[in-house]
Amino acid sequence: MIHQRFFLWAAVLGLFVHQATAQTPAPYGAVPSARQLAWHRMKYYAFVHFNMNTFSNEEWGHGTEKPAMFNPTQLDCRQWARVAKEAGMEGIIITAKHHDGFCLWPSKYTEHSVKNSPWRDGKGDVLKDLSAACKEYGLKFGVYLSPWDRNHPAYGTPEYNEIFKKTLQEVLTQYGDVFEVWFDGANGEGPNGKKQVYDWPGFVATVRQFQPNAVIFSDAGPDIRWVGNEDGYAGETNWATLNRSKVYPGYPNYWELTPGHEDGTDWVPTEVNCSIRPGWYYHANEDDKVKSLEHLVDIYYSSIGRNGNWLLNLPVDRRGLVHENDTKRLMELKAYTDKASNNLAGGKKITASSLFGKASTFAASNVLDKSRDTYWAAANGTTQATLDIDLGKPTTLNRLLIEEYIALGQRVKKFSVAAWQNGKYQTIAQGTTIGNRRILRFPAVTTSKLQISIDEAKANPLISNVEVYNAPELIVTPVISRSKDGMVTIACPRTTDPVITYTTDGSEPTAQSPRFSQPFAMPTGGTVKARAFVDNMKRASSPVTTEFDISSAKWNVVSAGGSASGKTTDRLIDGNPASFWQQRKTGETPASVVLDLGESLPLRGFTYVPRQDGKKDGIVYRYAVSVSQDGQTWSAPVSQGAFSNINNNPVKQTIRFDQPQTGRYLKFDALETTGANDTTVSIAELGVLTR
Ligand code: FUL
Repeated sequence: MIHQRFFLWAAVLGLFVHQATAQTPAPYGAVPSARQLAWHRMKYYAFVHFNMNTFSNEEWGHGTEKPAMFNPTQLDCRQWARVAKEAGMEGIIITAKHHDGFCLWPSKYTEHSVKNSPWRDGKGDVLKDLSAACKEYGLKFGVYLSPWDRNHPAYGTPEYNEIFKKTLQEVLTQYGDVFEVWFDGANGEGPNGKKQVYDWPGFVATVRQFQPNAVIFSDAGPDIRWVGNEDGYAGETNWATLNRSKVYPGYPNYWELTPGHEDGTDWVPTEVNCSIRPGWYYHANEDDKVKSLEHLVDIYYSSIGRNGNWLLNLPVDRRGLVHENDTKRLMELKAYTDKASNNLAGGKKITASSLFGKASTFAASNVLDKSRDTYWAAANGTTQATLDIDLGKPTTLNRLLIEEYIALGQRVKKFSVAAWQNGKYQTIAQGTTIGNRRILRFPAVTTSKLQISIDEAKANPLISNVEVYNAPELIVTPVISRSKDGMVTIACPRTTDPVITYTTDGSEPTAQSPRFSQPFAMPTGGTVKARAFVDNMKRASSPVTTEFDISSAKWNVVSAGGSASGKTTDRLIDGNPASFWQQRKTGETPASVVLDLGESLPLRGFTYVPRQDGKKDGIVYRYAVSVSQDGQTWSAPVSQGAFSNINNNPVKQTIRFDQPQTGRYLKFDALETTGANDTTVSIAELGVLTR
C-alpha cells in the first residue's frame, strides 16, 4: 500500500516536472544576472579620459603633479553629453581618479583633488556636472576608479583599502544612479615605493551596498570582463562565460579573456574598450590621429558585432571639451551605422526545421519580430537546426545580425549562412559563437531566400533575433610608409582602382591635390596627408596623416645587446614597424642598442615602436637614452623613464628630451620589459626627433 501510494505520487510529480520542462526551455550552464541582462541591452557608450594627465600631457601621471595644473578654461559636461547623445551613445564613464590619484570631485580623503585647484576657485566638481548632464540628455552615468594611487600617502598600507572604500562611497552616493563601476587592475608602486594588496572583495561589497544595480568591470568581472586588449577587438569566438575563480585583476594570461572560457562557471561577458585616438588622454599632437571612419567601423563590427559592448574613449581636451575632430568622426560613424542597419528581413516569412513544444510560443517568427523577449526554440535535444527566411523578392545584402536568447545561457558553437542561388543554397558566411549579438560581414549577394544553420550547439538553440542589411562598403584609408632610404609610398589595400591624392604642406588632401603614382623622396622628414577616392572621385576615405623625421638612410646599428650589426639588427631601423628585432635578455641591462646616425645631428628626442604582432614578450618598459659625438664617450642619460601603459596599448612612443642635444651616436638602454617573466627584449623601430 505504502509502495503503491509512493509510486502514484512519484508519477504525478514526474508528470509535473516533465510538463515544466515541456513548457519552457531549461537554462543551459551559467546565465546572466538581472543587472547583467540590463547591461546587455546596451551596446555603445563613451569613456572619457579627462584628469590631471590632460594638463601634464601624460598617459600615466606620477602623483607629484601640482593641483594648480588642473585648470580647464571652458569645461562643459553638457557638451560631452550632447556629443555622446548625438553619436548614438547610451552613457558616459568618467576617469574620476586615475593612477596619479587626482580626484575630479572634492573628496574628503585626499588633498589631491579639484578642491585645491584654481578651476572655479576650488569649488568645482566634475562628477556633479557630468552626472547632471547625463541625466539631462538621458544618458547613463558611470565611473572609472583606479585603486593604484601614486599620490596617496597611505597607499601600500592596509589603511589605504579603507580609504579607497570611503572614496568609492563618496562617488557612489552623491551623484545619483551609477550604471557601471570600472575598476582598473593596474597595481604599481605608490609614493613610498610600496605596492598595495587590494581588498577586492571589500571594493565589490562597497559597490553592491551603495549601487546594487551597477555592473562591476575588471579583468575578472565580477559582472563584466576586459577583452584582453585595448585595440577594440573582441574574439571571433567569444563566450560570455568564464571560470571566474581562476581569474583576478592583473591576471597574467590575459589572452584567455578574449575568447572567454567555454563552459565557464560564471557569466562574465566582455566589454571592449579602446580610444578614438592612439592615447587615452588628450595630447595636442594627436589631433590628426583620430581613428579613420573605416577603422572605427571595423571596431564596431569587432566589438558590438562579436558579443561585446563597446566603450569608446573620447580624450576631452584642455579646454574641457570633446575636440572638434573627434566629434566630426563620431558623427560620420553615426551616419554610417544608421545607413548600415536598415533591416531587410523584418516581418518576412520564416520557418524552422525544429520547434520546441507544440504551442506557437517559441515559433520561428519570433526571430523576425521586433522584440528581444520572444525567441525561437528548437526541440529539446536538438543541437543542429535551420531557419529559412523567405525575403519575398531578390534582395542585396552583406551583413547578418543574429542574437541568442541569453537569459537561458549561451549555446551556439558554430553556425553558417547560405543564400539561395542557381537553384540551391550556397554558404556565404560562417561563424562560431553568437551570444548576445553577432554580426557577420560578407561580400554582397542578391538572393530571395536565406538559410541560417545552427551547425553545433551545446543545447537546443534559442534565437531571439535575426536582421539582415546591405551596408555601404567603405573605402580603405591609405597607408603611408617610408623605406629606410627615405622614399615614401602610399598604398590602399583591398581597394579596386583607388585614386590616392596627397599633400606635404600640412593642408587637407582634396580631389584636386597631387595624385600619388610613384614613391617620392622625403629623406629629412615632413608631414604627408593622403586620401583615397573611388567612383570617379565621388567617394573618399578618411584622410590620414603621417609625420616623418629624418630617415635612417645613413644609419647603422653599431651594436645591439650582445649581437653585432647584422641582418636582424637592421630591423631596428628598417622603417618597417611590422618587422622587429628580438634577443634573449642579458645581465642587468637586458639590452643596449647603439646607433650611428652617420652625422652629427640636433637631437630633441627619440621614438620607440614596440613589436606590433600582438605578442608582449620583450616590450620595453623602463629605458635610458644617452648620446655621444664619437661613440666612445657618453653623456649621462639625457632621458630616462618608463613608457606608460605600453603593455596594454603598444603604440609608438614619442619622448622629447628636456634639453636639446647634439650627437652622432645614440644609445638606447632597455632596462626593464613589461612582463616579469619575459625572456627577451624586442624593438620594432628606433627613431630620433631632430625638430
Ligand atoms: C588601463 C590604464 O592603465 C590606462 O591608463 C587607461 O586608463 C586604460 C583604460 O586602462 O589599464
